[in-house]
Amino acid sequence: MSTTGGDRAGPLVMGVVNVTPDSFSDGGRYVDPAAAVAHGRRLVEEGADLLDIGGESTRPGATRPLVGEELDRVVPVITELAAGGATVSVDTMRAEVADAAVRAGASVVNDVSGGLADPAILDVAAEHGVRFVAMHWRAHSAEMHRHAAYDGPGGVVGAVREELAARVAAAREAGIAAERLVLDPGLGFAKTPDHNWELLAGLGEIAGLGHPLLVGASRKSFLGTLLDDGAGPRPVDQREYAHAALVALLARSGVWAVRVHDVRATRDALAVAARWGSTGGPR
Ligand code: PMM
Repeated sequence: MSTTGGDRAGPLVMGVVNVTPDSFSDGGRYVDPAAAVAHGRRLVEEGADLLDIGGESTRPGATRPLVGEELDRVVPVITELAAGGATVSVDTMRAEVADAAVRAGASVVNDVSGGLADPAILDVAAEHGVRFVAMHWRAHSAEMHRHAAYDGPGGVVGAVREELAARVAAAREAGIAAERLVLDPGLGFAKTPDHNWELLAGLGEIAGLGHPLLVGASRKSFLGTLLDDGAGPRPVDQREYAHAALVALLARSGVWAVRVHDVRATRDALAVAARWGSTGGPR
């Protein structure tokens, strides 16, 4: 087991099911509960180890749903997928939603705000004894771009590490067991493309906090920017090859899990990385 909590078989694959009308990556496709459940089942068949069900879009500039709307979106989908045997994570910043989701069968609470948006979510995770993913976050989507400044001596990696350490302290204080805590650098959340690449290169420093890492790069705009050939950023639905290449590079870094939309492409990338690793690499 490496410092980041993954193992030689590579990271777990967390498949994304956004039950939202407006997510940047797949908005509107799975807002119907039956379509979301069918999508989740398909991701499991393709090799997802766990499913991340979210009812709030975090796309830049997004407006937040009402709590009732978020509950209506995620609870029926979680209930059905968990009953069918899937390991389910709920992607929410709200304590009330996390609580209902765990009661419906979720065993992971994935909070993109790491407990900052609604601190009571930490108590919910502690009380239920579920795994808690604390992502690095500075502000809600509508205003996060204004917070993408990391001017301290440690740059973006130092700041993210320090701010995640504060989230670890808050989570531990609320009673979340150290072994149930997962950290995430929060690619794209109050980050420029360069910040994201620096964070990917600096994952080892963040792993130094002693918790497993989750990385969510799938379809994000820094990949679109990378692939801009002069005609503008590559559209969201044409970033998968780049993402698969990134997953292959991440595979042997020891990250605990990758959060992805295309499970099949991710599994293929991980198969290549595992086979390559088993040869001992180039001679
Ligand atoms: N990214 C999104 C949503 N939830 N959760 C974690 N832990 N890490 C992420 O990077 C992350 C997340 C935004 O992407 P989406 O709209 O495609 O779900």
